[in-house]
Amino acid sequence: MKLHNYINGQLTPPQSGNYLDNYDPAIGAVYSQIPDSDHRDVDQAVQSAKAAFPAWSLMPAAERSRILVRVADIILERLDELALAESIDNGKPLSLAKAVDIPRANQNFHFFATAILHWASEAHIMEDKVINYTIRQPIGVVGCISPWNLPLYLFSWKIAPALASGNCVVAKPSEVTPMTAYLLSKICIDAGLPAGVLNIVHGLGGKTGQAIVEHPEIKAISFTGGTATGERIAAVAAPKFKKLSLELGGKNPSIIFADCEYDKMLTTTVRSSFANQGQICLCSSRIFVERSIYERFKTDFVEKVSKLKIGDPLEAVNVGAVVSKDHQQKILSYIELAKEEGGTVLTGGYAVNPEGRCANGYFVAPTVIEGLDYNCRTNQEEIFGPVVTITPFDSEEEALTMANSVRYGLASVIWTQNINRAARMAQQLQSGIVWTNCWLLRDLRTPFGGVKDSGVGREGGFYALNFFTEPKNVCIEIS
Ligand code: TXE
Repeated sequence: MKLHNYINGQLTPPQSGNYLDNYDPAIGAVYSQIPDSDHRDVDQAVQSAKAAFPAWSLMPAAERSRILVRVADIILERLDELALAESIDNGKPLSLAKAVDIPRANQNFHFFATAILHWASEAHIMEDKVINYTIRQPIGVVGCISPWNLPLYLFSWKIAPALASGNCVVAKPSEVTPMTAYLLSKICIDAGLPAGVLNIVHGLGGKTGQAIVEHPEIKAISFTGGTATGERIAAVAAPKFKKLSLELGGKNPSIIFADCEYDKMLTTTVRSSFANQGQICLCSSRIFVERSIYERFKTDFVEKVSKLKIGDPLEAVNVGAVVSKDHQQKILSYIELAKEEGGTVLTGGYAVNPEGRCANGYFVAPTVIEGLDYNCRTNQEEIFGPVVTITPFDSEEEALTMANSVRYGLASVIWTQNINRAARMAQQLQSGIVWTNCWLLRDLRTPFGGVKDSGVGREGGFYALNFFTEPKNVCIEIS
């Protein structure tokens, strides 16, 4: 099967005529091909976006909203088809794609399509003689580049606010998981999205992605992906004075106190460690446990993790395949590093070859490691797979020191029944999100993003709409 770009409302082949192989990671085989697009395709997409911009940006918000709600509705109507495509493309359990990825893509479109109906700007009056008001205008053509871990979920998280606020978009999904973005092209055609408003260009990061970031007529870039890629994008975009929103890596701590609600903590910690094979930037990968319950936690956690069912993502499993062979190798090499650094593998630690059709797929057993120093490489670098470390602590201060020791600062989790302690910790944790007694509870109105090397800027709610618009101060003196 050959995928196409979506440019000027049409499904179009790449100008080079070249295609790239796309793998099903659960079986370790090529199952489709995607356009190997270059700067010519990106330029064509930019020109069509530019041509569509005046009509789209001037369209009444209610009408723009109606079209985007239609996109949201069709996503839900095609949930089964999209979830199956996501599971095959990414290796994630079909049940997860059905319960989380695709419903969230629907919610992203629905949320931003309706948010613009409630979005207002402020006025500042000076001594009754002068009125300042702020107009928020769309930027024009913006670029959205998304990763492979939550393909349609994150693709729509960027595209929906960009479109809702009146921009036209040139977007690139990850070349590793292009399928649901391709299906979204068809949904946009069926929903009657005007031609050129959204353009989806497939291809490699260093070629297609780079061409988007470099294009002089793309004035803002919203990117989610690895921190190293974020650095490269910032280096290209900064001298061109482009607006940038970067959602990058994480090495998130989960801090468990003895007074926590134990059973809930245990179940949630298994999920926060291994959901989506640990490939969510919000997953906890460093688990710090108060020493008085460390041994109990270790026994119970390892028992639960070792029972997780791993295998064919299309069947009833907890853990599917990781996204690619390269990524599997990266994860396994970190497990080797952990051993070299003195860690003990308590469960997992190896590649899995399930019986049957997935025998050649890319699977890694959920892995728990203990005995590592908090500042060793295993505990400092993002692994982004089903691998967590557990470490005891004796005091709040020690937990904070270890939690804050990394270059990242995306999401932290605290487990305690003591509200004062929870609030104290939340203030001192260096991260953009702090969950207390829960994980991955997401209200789309809240600011989403990281501090330190986890990114620049915030998305979510009006933060995203603000990112995709330029505020203009209009000042009138009344005479
Ligand atoms: O992501 P990349 P990779 C982390 C995770 C993972 C590592 C590398 O640790 O192991 O990053 O993953 C596009 N100009 N995360 O290499 O390259 C690329 O085509 C413009 C965390 O697979 O960052 C894709 O569409 N674009 C993360 C997107 O960037 C470029 C999720 C992300 O790919 C580009 C994924 C360039 N020069 C990985 N190079 C999270 N925060 O959730 C690549 N791209």
